[in-house]
Amino acid sequence: MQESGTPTHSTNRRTTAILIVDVQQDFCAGGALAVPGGDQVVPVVNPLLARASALGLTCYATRDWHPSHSNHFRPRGPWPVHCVAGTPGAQFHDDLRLPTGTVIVNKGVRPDSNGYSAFDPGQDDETDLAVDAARRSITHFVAAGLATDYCVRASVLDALRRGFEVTLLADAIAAVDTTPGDGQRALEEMRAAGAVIAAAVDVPLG
Ligand code: VGL
Repeated sequence: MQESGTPTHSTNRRTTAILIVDVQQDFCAGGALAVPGGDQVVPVVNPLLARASALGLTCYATRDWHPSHSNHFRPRGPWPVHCVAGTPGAQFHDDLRLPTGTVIVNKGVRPDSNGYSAFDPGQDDETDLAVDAARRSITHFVAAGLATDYCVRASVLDALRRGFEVTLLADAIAAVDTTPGDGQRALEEMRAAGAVIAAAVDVPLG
């Protein structure tokens, strides 16, 4: 019997994982679809990854992993060719320090998929974020990466829709801002949908 006044942790314990979205060469300076300020998320995310790793938390890193011919690319889609599977542009940023054991999530692997969301169906269960997160009883994602108005937005909204809690690190994201204000609007949309907005330095990882 629990004494009255003693908090019951066992029933609503949350299990946190880190979700780093698309910190890839093509979205950073000199890349095929460089996001303004994209590189600047790297030094913010690295200490977070180190903290998470020390705590034994699961870290996920998504990557756009497109076929060379994709409806996502011009002339059918809106974007220049970027993050083609296996090419240098699809590699994670050179300075990104992903802890050993980071789970890589490929997305946009089918020619008919934009792959904006980290929950884009993977090739198999091994690479499916929803399946993997369920297996590990993850309930909460701490999310950061690129780009605020596309893949971060889609991933965070999808996670919330699926019942995960999400903390979004406002100092570790950057927007394409095709239309000025897109990033800010996406941030507001994610907040309105239930994301908690925080800064990487002091985000609680418990
Ligand atoms: C992204 C535009 C096109 C992203 C991907 O990672 O946010 N943005 N493809």
